[in-house]
Amino acid sequence: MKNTRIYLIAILVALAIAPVNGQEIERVDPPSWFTGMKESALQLMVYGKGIASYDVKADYPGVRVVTLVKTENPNYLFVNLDISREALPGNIKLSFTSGKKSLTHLYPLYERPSGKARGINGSDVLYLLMPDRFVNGDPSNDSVEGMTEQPDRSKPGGRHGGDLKGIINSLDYLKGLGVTAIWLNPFLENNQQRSSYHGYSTTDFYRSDPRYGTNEEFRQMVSQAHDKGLKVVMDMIFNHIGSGHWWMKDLPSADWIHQFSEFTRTNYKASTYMDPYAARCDMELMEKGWFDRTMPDLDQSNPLVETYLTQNSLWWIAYSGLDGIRMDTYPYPEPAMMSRWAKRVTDEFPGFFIVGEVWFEEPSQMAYWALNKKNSDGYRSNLPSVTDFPLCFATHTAFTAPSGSNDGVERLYSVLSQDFLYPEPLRNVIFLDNHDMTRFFTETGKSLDVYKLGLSFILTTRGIPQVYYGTEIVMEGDKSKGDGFLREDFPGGWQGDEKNVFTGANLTDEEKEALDFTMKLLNWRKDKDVIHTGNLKHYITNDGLYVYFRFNKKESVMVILNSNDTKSRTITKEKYIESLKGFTKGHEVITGKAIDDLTSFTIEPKTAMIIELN
Ligand SMILES: [Ca+2]
Ligand SMILES: [Ca+2]
Repeated sequence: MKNTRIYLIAILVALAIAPVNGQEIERVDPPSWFTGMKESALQLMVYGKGIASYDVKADYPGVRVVTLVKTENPNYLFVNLDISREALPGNIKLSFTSGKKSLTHLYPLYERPSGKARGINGSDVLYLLMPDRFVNGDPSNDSVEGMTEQPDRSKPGGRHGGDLKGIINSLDYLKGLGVTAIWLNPFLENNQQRSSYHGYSTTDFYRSDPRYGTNEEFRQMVSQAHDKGLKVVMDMIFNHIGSGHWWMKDLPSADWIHQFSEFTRTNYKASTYMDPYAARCDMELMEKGWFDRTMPDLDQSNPLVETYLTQNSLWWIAYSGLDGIRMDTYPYPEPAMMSRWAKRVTDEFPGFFIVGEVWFEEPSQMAYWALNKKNSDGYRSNLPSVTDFPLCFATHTAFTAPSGSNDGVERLYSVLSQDFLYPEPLRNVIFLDNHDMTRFFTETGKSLDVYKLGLSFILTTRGIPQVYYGTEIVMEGDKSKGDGFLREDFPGGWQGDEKNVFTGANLTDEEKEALDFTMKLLNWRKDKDVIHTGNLKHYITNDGLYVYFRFNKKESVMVILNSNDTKSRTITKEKYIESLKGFTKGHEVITGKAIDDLTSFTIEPKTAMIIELN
């Protein structure tokens, strides 16, 4: 019934935007809106030849046109509406008149889905996947008319055919694996000539790339994920668009994007924003320079751009019911605007999760962007979470550096010891790798032992872990070969794949062992409050040995990471008495072995032990 109603509305809207007197409204963004939003203001971007010459009236109870805003381009008209709390769902009749010419547009107003945002916190583990590379659930959409780039699985940078249907088909697998949330790389239309598979060159903010499926399929994906207890995080990019975006053929205004006399690249030096000694020219180039030749840089200091982007994210949340946003390149757009955006989203949807991609080496630089951080320059990001890159980099060297060196597990201790910089370090998203980095397994020398040490750490220390797809079967990926190699097809996702993670067919012993290990740890972690929210206490590292405890009033877990290649180590209760007082025995989570006497026991070289104490 609901689908029929949506279909009928679509027909009515299509009829409404049919040309009248040679005139046409080509687009209205957002394409629909919702009743019951906290802010009554809505700004429509209306696009059509000569549309700026029209006056606009709304004929609908509780809705009025407040003002019209025009730019130097006569093909754009911005209509500021006020949608009062009394307005009910239906189609708002908008009448456009210019002299004797008139147009009508029926604008759908839906009921805002009720319910508070579920939010994402330390009880979750995010599974990051790239839609084009995960599972091809619908081979019929691999090639779609109107989309420039054709599928080519032989190219690492080509389109491989993965899609939203593939994710829907894999929900049971993900639930069984033990992750609790999916962060998918961007799925919005990227109608670019080449390398469009990664999704970071948006060409339409309101349309799923048809090679992934329809908007409705995304909505179904979110709804079915929720039915299985999984949450969904959408990747968004406000810094730039793709050169194939429809705006680029007819820019709303000259200051819609940052323009230069010749191609000008950002200096990628995000630290200039909070560096008290930074030269203004460096800071401006950081913000205004283009991320790449095919990625025009939006000017978010233009209030029309700000409103367009903000409403876009609110629309996707209300439309699909998603649980979180991962915002790409967070420091690259105008920071004041981004701060207002994060506040608006979390004011409208209390508890909604946003993680900003904030890529820095140092915890001090990271903390600048953290929620409630009091910065001396007054900046407040309003971001619920940041990506903990310093901890990620520390994991790369921690388990491979010679024991006793400052790059060993000492790095983990050192990075975490700087948590006083963050008002709430438990909010940080923590990870071993992601789609932009050499995979952890490759980075650390393809050792299953090191892999287990890394996962044991990331799934038991403080924060919200994120696991990159394929990690569970030790997929490899080397950045120096090119980004496409970090994003290879997930085995079993394509018809005819010999190796199949979903059925277990043709997995190597190493892959099976990694999968079992990951599944066991993830599923154990699921209901361990002590890991989700517990306190952390760690002890100074010694010759490659790192010991820490997660504890609360009810439970205590001891984690021992012995990164030493050759030495087994004896753990004595006396040394950790501050944390072991009152406990006599334990249970090791990975092996299932009981530890009957905590007074003294041994840990083998290159091994992790996670011990529930009692
Ligand atoms: Ca497909
Ligand atoms: Ca920028």
